[in-house]
Amino acid sequence: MADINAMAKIVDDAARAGKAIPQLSGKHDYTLEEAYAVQAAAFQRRLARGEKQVGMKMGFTSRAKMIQMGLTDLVWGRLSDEMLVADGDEIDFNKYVHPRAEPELAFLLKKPLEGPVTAAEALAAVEAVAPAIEIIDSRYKKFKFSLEDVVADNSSSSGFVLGAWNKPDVDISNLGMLLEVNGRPVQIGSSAAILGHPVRSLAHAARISTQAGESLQAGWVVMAGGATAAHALNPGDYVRNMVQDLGYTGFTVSA
Ligand code: OOG
Ligand code: MG
Repeated sequence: MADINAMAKIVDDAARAGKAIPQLSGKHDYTLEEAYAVQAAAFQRRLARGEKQVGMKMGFTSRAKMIQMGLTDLVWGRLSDEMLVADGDEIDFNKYVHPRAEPELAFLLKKPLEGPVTAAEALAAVEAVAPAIEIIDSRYKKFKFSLEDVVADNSSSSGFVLGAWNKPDVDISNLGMLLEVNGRPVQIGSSAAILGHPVRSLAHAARISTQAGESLQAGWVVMAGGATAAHALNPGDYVRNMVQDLGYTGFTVSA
């Protein structure tokens, strides 16, 4: 039997300290279901410290991300209020292990969303959409992990940055997305890379979270997943994601 709480403490401590750990799968034999239990228990530790859940993130929703990390199953993770980085803010590089940025889109829900739902039903629950950046930071050495390991580690979630909210009447099926670092393009893609249409990611989020007994809530943010490979951050970087028709969002990394 996997020791869920012991593993939850290991990933939670590593995230708090910004210190890399060996992959849990090296020492523990655990299933994907147990990995999600570890994630839930680790997130519970955050809630016990006063953090609030404000949403959910989807991962491996694009081919580019699957190829970069060598995994092909969708994953999800939980977002807390403490992970939100205000638009234009600076993050402290020392608090991370080896942070990377991903150009994403975020959905804001105006009503609860329980799966299974169609893409059209998912869209009907959307209050607004925003250009977004996810800051991922695997707690595992060299950013290498098995499916179970990354799930236990809250699917590498670490921070998220949101641009201005747009009314959801914009057609988001195929918007150009440009991730820039210090004014230089580092990743270029399209929102269509996210499961063919990012709203499909939201529909998956509804289905998966309901299966897990934790349906999406009104007011929650859902991150659709990186449209391109993630880009490694360095001290002093200024990072910006521009999404066609939606605007942009960015942050800086401490020098
Ligand atoms: C896992 C998280 C993947 C995405 O947007 O695909 C993810 C990782 O690559 O470390 O957030
Ligand atoms: Mg992501």
